[in-house]
Amino acid sequence: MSLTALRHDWTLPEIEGLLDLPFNDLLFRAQTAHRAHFDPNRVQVSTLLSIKTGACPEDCGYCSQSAKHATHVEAERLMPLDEVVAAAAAAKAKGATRFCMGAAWRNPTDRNLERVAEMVSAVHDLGMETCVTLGMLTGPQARQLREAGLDYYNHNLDTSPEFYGSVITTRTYQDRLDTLAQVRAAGINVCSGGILGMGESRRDRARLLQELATLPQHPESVPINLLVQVEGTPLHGTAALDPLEFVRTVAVARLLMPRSHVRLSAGRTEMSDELQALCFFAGANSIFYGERLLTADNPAAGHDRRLFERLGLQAEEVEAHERETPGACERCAAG
Ligand code: SAM
Ligand code: DTB
Ligand code: SF4
Repeated sequence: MSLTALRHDWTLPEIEGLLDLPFNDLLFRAQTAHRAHFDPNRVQVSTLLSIKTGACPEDCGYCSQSAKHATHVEAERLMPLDEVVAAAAAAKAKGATRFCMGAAWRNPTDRNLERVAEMVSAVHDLGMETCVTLGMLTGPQARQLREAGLDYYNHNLDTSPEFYGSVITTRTYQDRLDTLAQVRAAGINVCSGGILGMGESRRDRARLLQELATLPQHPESVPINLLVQVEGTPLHGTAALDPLEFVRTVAVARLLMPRSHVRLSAGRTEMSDELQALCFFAGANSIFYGERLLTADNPAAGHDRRLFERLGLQAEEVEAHERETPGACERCAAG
């Protein structure tokens, strides 16, 4: 079977075997797979906005926004529509093609969902791709978002099923898989990945990738976050992950899900330009762009523009036909 064929039956020994390859062999294979499916010099660029910050009832051990941890984050109410649209327009003017809105909820109420649907629709009308991450969703809520013009829903598996319980206790792994299934069934593109550097083992990283790559359909977008260590969270002070291990995980994500965008997500402020360049070589082809993630810092936009110039990378355009709501376009469906 060709290295770059789509598979959904990856076994753990196969994935661990890839993670164990000599670094140069792994990167060569990942770059080869990457080139079979993507222009290697194009990177998708998304901008994040926290539309509702803090006071979250969940206990995710990494998160600055959990009400269970005493962190620097102050709770804020759901942002008014006009402020969201202004932020999206500013992100578009700076070159972002996708606008991702995040809310610190366990799940949205129907009333809040109504307000987010209005935001999605308004950002869609600016000609940007839309993404939201709101916690768990029901089927009807997913369909409502899809009808409002939502392109992507972000909901991460975060880590392996085995390590999960030592990071989060207030919702189960199965809850997450159920939400991903509702999103998929509603015809919304799936954005799902995880966080590295939480003290997990290489086997946990392999199991996370296995869960993602054995979904009935690979997520279109796979964010690989490096833990942003936040004072006051249980994971603050976790031993740092070997940066080359991060690159290896990106490379294996690329090999297992060759047609997905792999996003070099949170944690770039802790990475050198050279490390990020290695991640792009390993097959990462998406980033968050703009000074802020949700509550944490991201590299300055000017720094990223300069990095793109130094590496000869270009921001991916949103083609008109891709801007249609997913499933509405025969060319996309055929591609
Ligand atoms: N509350 C919703 C949820 O958890 O599904 C949406 C927002 S939540 C902040 C989105 C994702 O951001 C989490 O699933 C996690 O993967 C990532 N994230 C949050 N805090 C992080 C941190 N300190 N470092 C790295 N990634 C983080
Ligand atoms: C994802 O995988 N990473 C983004 C996005 N999805 C929503 C969030 C990263 C959050 C980093 C910590 C913070 O800003 O609070
Ligand atoms: Fe809440 Fe999401 Fe943070 Fe978990 S990751 S505490 S669900 S905002």
